[in-house]
Amino acid sequence: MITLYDFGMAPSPRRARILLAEKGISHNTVIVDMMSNEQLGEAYRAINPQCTIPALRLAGGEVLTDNAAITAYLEAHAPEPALLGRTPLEKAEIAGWNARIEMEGLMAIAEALRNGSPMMKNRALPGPVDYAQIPELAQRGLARVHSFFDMLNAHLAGRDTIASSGFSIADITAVVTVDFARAVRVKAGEQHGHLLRWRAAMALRPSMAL
Ligand SMILES: N[C@@H](CCC(=O)N[C@@H](CS)C(=O)NCC(=O)O)C(=O)O
Repeated sequence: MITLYDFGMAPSPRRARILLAEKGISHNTVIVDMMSNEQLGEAYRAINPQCTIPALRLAGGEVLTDNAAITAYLEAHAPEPALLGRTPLEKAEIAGWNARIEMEGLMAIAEALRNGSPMMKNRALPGPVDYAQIPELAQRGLARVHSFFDMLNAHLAGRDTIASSGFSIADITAVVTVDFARAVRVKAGEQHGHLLRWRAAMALRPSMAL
């Protein structure tokens, strides 16, 4: 049995949780309590020296320490349903959108939250090294989050999924990102009708309740 190192409120482990559910792969869960900084403690550091969540321990004991590795492994290990595309062009489109949603959406929210929240003082970046907050980055991050919502809404006009070939890892990353924006008090408004329609359709998938 595989084990997911997880924490309910955090967006990155949610991506792995949804992916495992979509692949129909059952797993054990170990909660790493980020509220008490357990990810920085010695026990978890021995599992993932990057001190980030998620990590996935495979049945053979190997540990995958980020979503990129977890996604690559699970798609190869359990090819159906294909979530990274089937043809070369589908794979390219999905990889491109997944990276873009990470960079322009998830990282923008992290930039705003981690540089602005008093609770994240000296934790402006995840990982074992402490970095001071830069307040200007919190402002810039917030502006980027708003641009991201507008961009994603425009992209979803006339579409049911992020990529043309249907539901993919890019939709998982986008749902997690859009939901996590609440942490910086951003949510889709009436000007984001396409995004709201897509999000409502995504809610019909049981995995999205995880
Ligand atoms: N690239 C990593 C990023 C993981 C990440 O940043 N996780 C956050 C939780 S969402 C974390 O572990 N934060 C630890 C901290 O803030 O100290 C992945 O997606 O797997």
